[in-house]
Amino acid sequence: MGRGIENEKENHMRIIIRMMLVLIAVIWAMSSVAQASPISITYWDTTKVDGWRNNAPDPNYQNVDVIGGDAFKLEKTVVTWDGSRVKMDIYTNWPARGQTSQTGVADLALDIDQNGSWDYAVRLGSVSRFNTPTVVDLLSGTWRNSHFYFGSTGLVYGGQYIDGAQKFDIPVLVGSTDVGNVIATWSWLGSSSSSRFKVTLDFGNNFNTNHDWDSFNFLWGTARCGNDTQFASAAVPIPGSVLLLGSGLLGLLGFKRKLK
Ligand SMILES: [Ca+2]
Ligand SMILES: [Ca+2]
Repeated sequence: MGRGIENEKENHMRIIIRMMLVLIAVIWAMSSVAQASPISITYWDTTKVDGWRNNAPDPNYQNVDVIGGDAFKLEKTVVTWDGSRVKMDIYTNWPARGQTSQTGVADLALDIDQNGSWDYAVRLGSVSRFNTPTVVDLLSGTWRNSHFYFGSTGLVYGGQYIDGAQKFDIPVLVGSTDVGNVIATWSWLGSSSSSRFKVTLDFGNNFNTNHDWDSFNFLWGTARCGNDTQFASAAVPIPGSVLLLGSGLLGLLGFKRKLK
């Protein structure tokens, strides 16, 4: 009698394990399909800027998102991961008149290991909607803050971005060493579009082969004086199928333990 119960238990266990293996195989196949297709996430600009003028905080420009109407507006950034390829689409209306003779376009700062220091930048200062597509360098370099940068050239505007209660200087790249190329394309979306330009930065397949870029922090200011800035943490979401697989494995362990 005891032996029969043992056999029955063993049979149950075998059936459960077989079912779990089939389930895992199906989920695995589904998750490979999911990973093969691009994943895009929209990061809306919620970063606030604290402005200053003449080396002092300016009470007129405290905790603002935009200075000077909507001339510096940054709406959102869409990050797309597609296998080892990473792409960023920045929606902005700067340079509003398609020119860079005024305040230059900001450099994109990237913190790949999310440790609080910038690892890379994409220098965008010389591009405009009239010279597309443009190859720009992916650089590592010396960072200055916008306050320092403009203080030294006689311009007096600048800002710090606010993340929670903390304020951070808006970085401006000065010295640099090339580490690669990025395809930058400026698209004109039309004057009726809320963000008139789309800046596409295609990092290609070279940077995320080890999945170092599956999560990173980025900061982009529409202009070097940091009138409107976006700071965000981008990350590939864990696919639902992988979560299912994880819970399936946990379930399997639970069954095994129960049967013992
Ligand atoms: Ca870093
Ligand atoms: Ca902002």
